[in-house]
Amino acid sequence: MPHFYVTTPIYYVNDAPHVGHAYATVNADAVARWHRQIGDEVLFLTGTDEHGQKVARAAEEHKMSPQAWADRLAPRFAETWAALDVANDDFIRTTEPRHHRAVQRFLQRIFDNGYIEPGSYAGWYCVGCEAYKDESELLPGRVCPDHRRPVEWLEQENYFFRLSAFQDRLLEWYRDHPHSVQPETKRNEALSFIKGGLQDISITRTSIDWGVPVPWDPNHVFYVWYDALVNYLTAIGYADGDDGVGEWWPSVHHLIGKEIIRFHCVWWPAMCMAAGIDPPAHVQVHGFLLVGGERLSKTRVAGGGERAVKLTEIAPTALVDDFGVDPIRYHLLREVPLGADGEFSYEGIVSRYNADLANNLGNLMSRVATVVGSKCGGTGPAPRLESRLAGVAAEVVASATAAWERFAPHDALETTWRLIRETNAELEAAEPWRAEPGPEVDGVLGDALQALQIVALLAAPAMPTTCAEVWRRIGLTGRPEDQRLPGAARWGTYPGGGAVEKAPPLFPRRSQ
Ligand code: ME8
Repeated sequence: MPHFYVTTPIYYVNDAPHVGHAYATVNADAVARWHRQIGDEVLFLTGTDEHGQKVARAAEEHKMSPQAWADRLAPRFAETWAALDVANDDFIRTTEPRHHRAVQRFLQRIFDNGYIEPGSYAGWYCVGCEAYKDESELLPGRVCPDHRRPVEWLEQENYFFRLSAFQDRLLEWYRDHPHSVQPETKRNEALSFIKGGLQDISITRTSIDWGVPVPWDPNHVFYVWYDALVNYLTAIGYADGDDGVGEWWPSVHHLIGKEIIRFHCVWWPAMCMAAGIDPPAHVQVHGFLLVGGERLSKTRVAGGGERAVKLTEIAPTALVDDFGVDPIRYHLLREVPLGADGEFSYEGIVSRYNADLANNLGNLMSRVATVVGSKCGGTGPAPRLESRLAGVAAEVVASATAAWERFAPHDALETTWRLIRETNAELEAAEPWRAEPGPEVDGVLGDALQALQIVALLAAPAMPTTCAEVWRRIGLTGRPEDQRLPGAARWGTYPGGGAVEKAPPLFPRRSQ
């Protein structure tokens, strides 16, 4: 059975989860769900990044110990993912003993291999990024462009990872693995970091003690990024198993935001090489959700009200309370293609909800159920094997499959909605609600029911609850997510003969 290992970034617990985190996590979840449906053995990992200065300072501001603070914040992430129906297989916290053991083993290996040595470094440090910044990257007033806060001068005597030794090996690796970073523009960004020259990196700290202790020098803790990246190995048993880490490595898929390309596409593969394991096979980079054109801008967005809100202040759970879980999942997957930046707004959610969910999918479901009720005695007829929609469905299944495979939920849903639109159009042309009951009406409705069955299968990774409800209403047993694709989505599999249920609208229309 093919193995499919997908990860999200592990999120800092300096603050509560926001809609940007939800974007990454729901996209990874939908892709993982798709892979379960095609029969892969899936491991979907997310979690929290709990060490480092940023978290230590947040704890201090709240007059709590870092551990107590992390213990308070980590469950907020887990609860948010549960509210968004995210089915992660594991949730890693970097304060767990299994992770400490993995970090120590991994970095000890790199030390033993001669790629870690003592040294000193001084430079401008952004606590938000938890990274040194080159003067040339900063905005006037030495402000970090990502965090809009001044950087701090930091001088350190400690251990360095010899990243500079990996320039040629990284370039060679990227030459031999041309598709390992997607999209292509992000791969080029990684390559230009590497070609620009690599400096050794200070990877331990004595200035704080909130971190994983360095096994060969316990006065130091590891720098938070060097601890965090290892989480991807911790979860597959690196701490306790053999270094080959079994079937899950290196065929892993890391979904990350574009601001952490350097860590995942330069540092991380070099660290893996230094520890004697293969670099990750695939990094899928996504862009930012923006509010009023900026990642952190103050503007009007949530609740349609006047309150100024930053993107980082929008709680995913508040959106779920307002719209329901599946509409929010659908929006996060459909609105902004993975790889691009895109606007996130309350108005945008309402208009996509009305157009795609209320008017298209919801309308198809209710008109089919109504007409089966009035013209077919409530029993779903079987589809016609010769039907224009059969051809459309075959194309849609093929292109949705390809889109899910290439981490493009946005395209997968867009193409799935083509089948909904074309089915609605067929119904409008045939007008079965005006016709006399008989084989013609049965055929039209059988085709529409078959199309709904296929839509429920293809959209289940995005909207599991809604698709299970469509499945039930069209008289099928079980759940769409338990059917095996592609076989279950073949035209002609809708059996007919089941009770089709007329029920309240799936998605009542919303006003702005
Ligand atoms: O960087 N739009 O954690 P983090 C879309 N702990 N996605 C966004 C976003 C936005 N406006 N803002 C954040 C860290 N994200 C490290 C990662 S991994 C070993 C360590 C998402 O809490 C996006 O996926 O700052 C981004 O990469 C991630 O949250 C950063 O979360």
